Amino acid sequence: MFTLTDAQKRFFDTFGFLHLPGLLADRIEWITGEYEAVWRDRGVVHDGVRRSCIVPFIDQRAAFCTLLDDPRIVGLVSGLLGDDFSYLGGDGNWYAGDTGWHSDGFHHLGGWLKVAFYLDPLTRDTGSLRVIPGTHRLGECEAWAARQSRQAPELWGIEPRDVPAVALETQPGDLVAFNHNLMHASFGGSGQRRMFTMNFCSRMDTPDEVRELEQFINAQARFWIDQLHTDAMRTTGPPTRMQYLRQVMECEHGLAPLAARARAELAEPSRG
Ligand SMILES: O=C(O)CCC(=O)C(=O)O
Repeated sequence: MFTLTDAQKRFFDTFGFLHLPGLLADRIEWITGEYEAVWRDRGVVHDGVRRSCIVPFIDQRAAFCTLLDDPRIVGLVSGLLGDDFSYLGGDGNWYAGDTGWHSDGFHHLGGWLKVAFYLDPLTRDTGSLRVIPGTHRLGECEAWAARQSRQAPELWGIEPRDVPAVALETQPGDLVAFNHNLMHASFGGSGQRRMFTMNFCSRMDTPDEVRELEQFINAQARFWIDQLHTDAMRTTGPPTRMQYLRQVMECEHGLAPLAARARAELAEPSRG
């Protein structure tokens, strides 16, 4: 089993991200093949102009689902969230252009983690992920203007791409893990930038924590999905996989009706 060092855990806690160079380099050909196969299976042709997005992503193919069983993924996530973490699905993306500054969440309760796989070599100015270290710490930083970096021109007279940040330059096979509350963006990527994610949260115990999880699940209705994991994810794994799916399955009763409403109101599933 892969394990994080205590220093890596402290770094993640303090700065909100970890870059793990080459952690899955030995599986990158297989991972890229599965990524391509999902788009092919779904008949999606990316136009290079608008972001294309499929949710959930690895869940679309039984073989790809086995990433959730990989000891390196399990070791990484349990090191940051505890052994009883939940898998929350994730998106597959074919990006086109920049992604503005944002955080994926605004969580005061529980631990929330994204693991991102970038499938092309990326540098600071060709679309690598940039992060503003420490902005995930809402208790200390909620009012810090760095969380408003989208408004960089009005606030500081600079372009969003010039906001001071760490660029996580990656090679295929690297993993980037970050807290959902962390401010992040990317600039200068091509119209063909390939990336997918896996999302996770810690075990939610109190009623308030469970409500936080339900809110996350219900927000996924915009992708027109009735459950967070596919049946393939639920039925094709080793028995150990179910422990990472169970709490979501117990909390997703509200999703199908919301997805029905989204299908009626939105022209297409959300692209992000
Ligand atoms: O790579 C990017 O352009 C941004 C990724 C991102 O915003 C996300 O996964 O939440």
